[in-house]
Amino acid sequence: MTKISGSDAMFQVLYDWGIDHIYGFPGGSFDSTMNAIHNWRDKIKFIEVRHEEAGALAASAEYKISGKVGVCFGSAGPGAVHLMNGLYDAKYDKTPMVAIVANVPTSRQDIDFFQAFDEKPWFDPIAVWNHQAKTAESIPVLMDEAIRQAYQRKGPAVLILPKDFGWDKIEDNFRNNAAAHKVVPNFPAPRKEQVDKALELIKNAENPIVYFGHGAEDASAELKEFSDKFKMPLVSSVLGKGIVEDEFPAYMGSIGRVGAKPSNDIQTHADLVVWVGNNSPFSVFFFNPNAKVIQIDINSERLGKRHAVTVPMLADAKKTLRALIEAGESRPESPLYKAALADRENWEAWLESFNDSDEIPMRVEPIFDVINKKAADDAVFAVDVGNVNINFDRLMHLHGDQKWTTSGLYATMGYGAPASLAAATIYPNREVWNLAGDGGFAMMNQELLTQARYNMHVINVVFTNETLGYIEAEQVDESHQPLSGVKLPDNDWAMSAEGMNVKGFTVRNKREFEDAVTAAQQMEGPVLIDCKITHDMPYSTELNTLDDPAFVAKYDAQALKPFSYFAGKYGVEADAASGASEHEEESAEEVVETDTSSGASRH
Ligand SMILES: Cc1cc2nc3c(=O)[nH]c(=O)nc-3n(C[C@H](O)[C@H](O)[C@H](O)COP(=O)(O)OP(=O)(O)OC[C@H]3O[C@@H](n4cnc5c(N)ncnc54)[C@H](O)[C@@H]3O)c2cc1C
Ligand SMILES: Cc1ncc(C[n+]2csc(CCOP(=O)(O)OP(=O)(O)O)c2C)c(N)n1
Ligand SMILES: [Mg+2]
Repeated sequence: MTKISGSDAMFQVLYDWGIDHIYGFPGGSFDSTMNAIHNWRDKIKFIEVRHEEAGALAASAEYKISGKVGVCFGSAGPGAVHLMNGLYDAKYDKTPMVAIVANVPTSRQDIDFFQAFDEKPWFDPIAVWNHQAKTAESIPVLMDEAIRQAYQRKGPAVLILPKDFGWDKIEDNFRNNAAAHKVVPNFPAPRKEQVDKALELIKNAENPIVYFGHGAEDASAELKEFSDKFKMPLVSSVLGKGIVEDEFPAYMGSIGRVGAKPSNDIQTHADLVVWVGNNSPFSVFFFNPNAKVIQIDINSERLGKRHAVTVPMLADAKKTLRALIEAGESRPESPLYKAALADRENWEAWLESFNDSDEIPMRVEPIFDVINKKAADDAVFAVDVGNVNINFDRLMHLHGDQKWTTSGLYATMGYGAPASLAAATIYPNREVWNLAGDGGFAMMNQELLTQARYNMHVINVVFTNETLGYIEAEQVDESHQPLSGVKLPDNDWAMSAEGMNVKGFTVRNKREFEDAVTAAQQMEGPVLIDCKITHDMPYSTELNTLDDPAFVAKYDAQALKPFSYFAGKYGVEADAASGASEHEEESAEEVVETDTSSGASRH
């Protein structure tokens, strides 16, 4: 029988699983596996990131963008610790990924050796599966198991690999059955009696709405048909954005601080919420507590977790919506439906009115107007964490085959650049955008070096407002405290980029931005566009006090109408069966307290 090293045997398993690249950064404790990386270089590409965290975040982003498990590694000690943030991102967003963590040789463990520490307990709270190889022979079997567990349990699997086992020769006799592994979802259909109960509620509701999330990602057509047939406005979680194209007239956008005004306006007026594949942590603050809820989710732990549920449906979003569409009777437009559509028109017109603004420093609307018009129909957007989440959510009109990703529940700054590495690696022929604030970009800017080294076609857009804006807005609007620790210096990011072999542009108006994007699209490789933008914060959909002249003046919101205007016009009764106003009256003080805190700080 042929002999093979433990690490080479591990790479054979990766290869059999169709993994053709791996992110990481070497260290002495990983020499044996770096040797295997060299041996496998024609089949498995090594993407050498400049920080292990970037490799781990890229591996996490990989599944979010492509549905395929990503693999990263770090060396013992500091390399292992640097992986943590990416693994937490995967844990929070229920994302399969595999991390190979080097350990010092077995004979050097537990004796106060260089870079050695007891690694396994560090990863226990994070990983869905976490084991250290105890023999060289076990390495290929363990890697096969790690990949299976990551897929099945939807999270990071960790294989800790002592250096000596990676060198040891073992029999080359392990062959896995990766080809037999099915990742095609096969979720349950709803039970008939639950469908009947749900339809009864839909029939009798006055102002029903749909609230969908990431779990409805395969149900785009059904959501639109459902909304059309039952005349329900659609609202979503932030991770639901992109499932229904933004142009769909009955889609009001996401709810919460990040979301749009119309979706936030209508939520408390609904007397029935059809809650589809959505587990947003902030949703405990949304909706009328008296509203009835039909909740569709494949995970029983989620049913009733965020709101009392009238009809729980432990079933697949697509199948359930289809069953309801087929068995249900059409409904006429409700007052809330009409008011919502008119509210949305007003909101969109207001946003668009700034598209050609020539204010200096520039507003963000002109930037997104250019991106909307010029980005490729199959562009992939890696979105960092901060105000960029708000601006992307409200201003980006996703269409065609465009994809996007962010750090959803874990919400780590510095996600954009690593996620762009993943996007550019998986889709080398697509246009990739990294959209980041100046604070978030600074955290992972060294990955420009990686983009340049592998000639990745990434357009990095840095929104320089010289502040940690998302937190500044909280300090001003919620806690009413003096600004503390949020100011950032203005950097010349274009010059920094040039120093890292990335073409850099600095732009101060729409024309300059448009020209920079045109140039970027004609070039190969990465580009950075530093946009010097306003210090003004995005419209606060949480305060949303359009009856306050100071609020209106602050956001230039003279053309925006409060929801009460549309409610009055279309007869959304304040004291309708929803009990919306009842709730407001009963707990007015309490509502004021909680509603002024942000989605983020509400936790
Ligand atoms: C700075 C920042 C601010 C944020 N602010 C907001 C905010 O204001 N509002 C907001 O909504 N989010 C916000 N987020 C995102 C938020 O933290 C969560 O990541 C997000 O709300 C989760 O969305 P989700 O529930 O749709 O997705 P997930 O957490 O992925 O949940 C999906 C649900 O669908 C279920 N599911 C999966 N497959 C199916 C299927 N086939 N059929 C039925 N069910 C299925 C799952 O079991 C799960 O319950 C913010 C993020 C950042 C970075
Ligand atoms: C690693 C990490 N540290 C801190 C935070 C808290 N946080 C969320 S958004 C934000 C500010 C983002 O600033 P910037 O990137 O400049 O974007 P802006 O909001 O100014 O557009 C901070 C500090 C976080 N989410 N992640
Ligand atoms: Mg900033």
